[in-house]
Amino acid sequence: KTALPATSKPTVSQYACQRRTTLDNQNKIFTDAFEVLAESNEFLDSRGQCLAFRRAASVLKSLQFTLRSLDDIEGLPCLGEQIKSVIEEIFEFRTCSKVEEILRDEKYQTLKLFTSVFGVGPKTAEKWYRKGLRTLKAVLAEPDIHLNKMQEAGFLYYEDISKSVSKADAQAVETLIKDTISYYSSDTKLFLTGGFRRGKEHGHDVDFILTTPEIGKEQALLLFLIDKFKNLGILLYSDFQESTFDIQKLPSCKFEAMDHFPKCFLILKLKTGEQTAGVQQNQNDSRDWKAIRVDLVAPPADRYAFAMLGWTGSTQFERDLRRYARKERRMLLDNHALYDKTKHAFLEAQTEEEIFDLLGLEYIEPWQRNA
Ligand code: TTP
Ligand code: MN
Ligand code: MN
Ligand code: MN
Repeated sequence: KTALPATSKPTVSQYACQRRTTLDNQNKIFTDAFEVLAESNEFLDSRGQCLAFRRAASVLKSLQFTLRSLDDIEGLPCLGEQIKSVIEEIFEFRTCSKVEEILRDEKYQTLKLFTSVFGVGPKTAEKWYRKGLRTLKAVLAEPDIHLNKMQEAGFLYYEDISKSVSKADAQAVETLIKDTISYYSSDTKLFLTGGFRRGKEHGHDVDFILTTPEIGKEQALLLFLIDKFKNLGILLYSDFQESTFDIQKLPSCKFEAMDHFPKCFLILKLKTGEQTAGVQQNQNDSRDWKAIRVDLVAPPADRYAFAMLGWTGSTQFERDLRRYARKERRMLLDNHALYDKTKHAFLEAQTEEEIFDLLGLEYIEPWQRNA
């Protein structure tokens, strides 16, 4: 055996898609601080700053040891001077004064509260804050605020959907959908994706991909499901978005949350088998169900691998997959396709493994994508 020189450390890639990031975060004290700094910059609409903090957090999440001194961060990517000084402060005081200041800030607290409502983004939250509103009650009492359908549902089911969804809940939803799609066709396939596929114990929603072996047959699937849920009396909210998928179109080079497959954002009534206090005005009635956020997407079977890779996340992992494809391979990747700009051709893939292969990347398992 030849001993490695004492100074040699494994190099850490600047791309999350070249790192294995499990849920076992050894640097939570640092990454929690960076997440707060990122979110506060998101509220300030400073996208660059926000991304810098998210990238730093993501790098630290991938480490298999806890940072002990500044020597430990030597050679690590994405940790500039500003980030270093935060880490240094945490070494010394176990906390960062800027983070403490943000957490105490009334505006930050209020925007965080408002954006915790389904359908409310930073822009709307900011608008309400500027009107002088500080609580959810105050928003609901304000006469000249018009809530859209999504926000209305967000407020109505706030108690339930602001709490996290457990793995058991996710499995119950999976069973429910499986039973329901069997009425559509016996060969409809259902796959859990999103955070639960990455092995998370809790999530803010449950994400599924549905598809049929016969291409085109998946198109009517979601509307069929929505209709069934309605008839079963378990559809509390539904936002269905039709397919805008165009096979000729080049993959969009930027990471966007939206893709072009038919999809729906739902709130379903899930039977829990235990009694819970009622929702809103019916506080006194007990109920044996709770509201759960469910996202469904139905790509055609030949796009399944791209959709699965795109919906599994994490968001940071997806961003870096696309950035890596573009910068290192001259390829465009999104939830629908992979395009090679050198060959001027689309590259087909049936599995996630094949996509990693085409990108020249080692395969990263879903539970290693918690970047
Ligand atoms: P989320 O469900 O928002 O996040 P998550 O499952 O990782 O975490 P949580 O436990 O909080 O639910 O999104 C999952 C992935 O889906 C994410 O990588 C982005 C992707 N996505 C799209 O690709 N297109 C879309 O239209 C939406 C809404 C999400
Ligand atoms: Mn999710
Ligand atoms: Mn989330
Ligand atoms: Mn989701």
